[in-house]
Amino acid sequence: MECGQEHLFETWPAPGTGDDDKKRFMSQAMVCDSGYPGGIASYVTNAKKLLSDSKEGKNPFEGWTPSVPDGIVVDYASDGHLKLEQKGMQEIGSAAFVLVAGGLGERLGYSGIKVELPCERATDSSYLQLYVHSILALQSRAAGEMPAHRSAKDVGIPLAIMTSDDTHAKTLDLLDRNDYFGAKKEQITLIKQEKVPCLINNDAHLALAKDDAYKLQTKPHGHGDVHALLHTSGLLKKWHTAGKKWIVFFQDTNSLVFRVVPGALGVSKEKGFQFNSLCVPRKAKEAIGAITELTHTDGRKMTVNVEYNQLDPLLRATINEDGDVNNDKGASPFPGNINQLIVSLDEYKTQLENTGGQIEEFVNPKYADDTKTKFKSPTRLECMMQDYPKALGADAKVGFTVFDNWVGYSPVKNSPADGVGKFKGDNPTHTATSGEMEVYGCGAKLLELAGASVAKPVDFKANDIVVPSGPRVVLHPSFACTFDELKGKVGKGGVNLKSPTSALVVEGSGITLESLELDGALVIKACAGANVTVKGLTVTNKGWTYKPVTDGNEIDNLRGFVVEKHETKEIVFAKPGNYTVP
Ligand code: UGB
Repeated sequence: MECGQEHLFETWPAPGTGDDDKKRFMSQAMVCDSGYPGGIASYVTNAKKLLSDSKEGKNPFEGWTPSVPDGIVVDYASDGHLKLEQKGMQEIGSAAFVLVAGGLGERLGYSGIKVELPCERATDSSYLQLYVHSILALQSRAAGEMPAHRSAKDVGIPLAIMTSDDTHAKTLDLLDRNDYFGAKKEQITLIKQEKVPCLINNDAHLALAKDDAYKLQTKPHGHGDVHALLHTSGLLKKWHTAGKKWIVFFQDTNSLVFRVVPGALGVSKEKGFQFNSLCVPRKAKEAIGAITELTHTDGRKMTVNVEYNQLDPLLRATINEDGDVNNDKGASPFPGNINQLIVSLDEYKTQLENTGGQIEEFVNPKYADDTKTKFKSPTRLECMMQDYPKALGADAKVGFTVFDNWVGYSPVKNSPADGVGKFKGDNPTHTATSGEMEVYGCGAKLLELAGASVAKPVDFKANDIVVPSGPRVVLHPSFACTFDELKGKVGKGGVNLKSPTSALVVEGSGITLESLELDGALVIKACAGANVTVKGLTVTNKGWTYKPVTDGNEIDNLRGFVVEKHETKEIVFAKPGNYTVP
């Protein structure tokens, strides 16, 4: 009542009637209250302010002028990159990982959780499996590199997954069904974000559910919740006590992220960055945030993410009346933020102790008319995890690291129908179709950079989009965690993937591909402790066909094809030892 929410109780009958419903209402309100720093009272106060600013059309960037910032651009596989990877791998045992996976993935239109989707159909590994296996592979390298006085168990690399009511039970079930993908149960912690109440007007009146007068309407508050949750869950303190120094944040679908983490961590260490955003070159108007340097009329400067829907109006109002357009190299001059963030734990902990993890919020109401007094539907406050540096002082070392798209960024966010629109506009489609082909494309390019001959990609059409499709190469995280490691496992000039339809799956840290001629499908796996040298192996078989479909199951339809495995040469070493193939 003190927060001006009398309307919620107007229809309540006299005491003694409907008490169960009233208690149900209050228990939900209490969950919302405890899930927001400062409770519902703060939420309402913050909402009134932001709604008033929005009504007045106040520009959140008032007084700030954007310019293109300086960052570290990494030439993947160069000597400089290898040195960064080496530096990063010295730090990796001191890292903790955080996956934000509370989003509904509405744009993709998948009925399940995104992390259970296969990132490719050659092995059918889900995103979550890939992430956990990547962390376990990094952990094994870190254990090997630890000074003798520390045992391998000291370097358990923890993973926290932020879930929401929409994803929590399914994420837990996925982990349970798969025995935590080989991780220790205590290594993975789920932290659940609560939704925030919806608002019906500029007085920040809370909305009731359409069909239930004893239920608040709620919506997700955004991935920025992750900071407060790491603080309130006690995880941050626990990691600090365990000697962790870095936290790496990543999103629910990016099959390539672990390819660039070691190098980017090397950059964080070398430059002393307390906040490092991983970036890729961005096409103008692409739906990824843009890293921008902002200079205020009063002289303040900050390097921050400007979200994709804000960049164009900001540029038009300041430095470029054409807005967000490509330069003569066909790219936006502002690098694209892929929301893989590396923070230095010491400074992060201190900052969160001061702020409680609260992140700058925004509101985006859709007004019913020009009076801006009514909304088309209830709105809510939101926050984004990449906005964390906005609250840091001017002396904070905030930077970013740019990698090429092919090795760092392959999200699956859009439905097939939206993908067609993006494709026609000559934009990356970010669909399940492109996501799968990008896994293979990255694997093939890595082999090529390491000295293999790889057949050139051809066009592949599925779900009415055309994507480049070369040999289907899946390099399991256990095979190599860095390019530095990979290049020592591929014989220069000895490996030849002869046709764009060839398929190669490699799993196991002890495998070396010295010489191989492949025209077909080969799967080679070696358990821990099995050292396998592939030397003079020729594989020719019927291989696999990627067949376009539109009438498959939900997952097939998202990517628009199925894989028909006609013939596969499978070589598996399940016992430790030294082997040569053939
Ligand atoms: N997420 C949550 O965990 N909780 C939430 O409440 C909401 C989301 P989207 P979008 O890299 O491509 C982001 O919806 O709008 C998780 C950046 O803001 O996919 O595409 C969710 O599960 C943008 O700057 O985000 O935009 C998912 O893992 C750019 O980096 C993640 O948060 C862009 O991603 C992102 O959610 C991109």
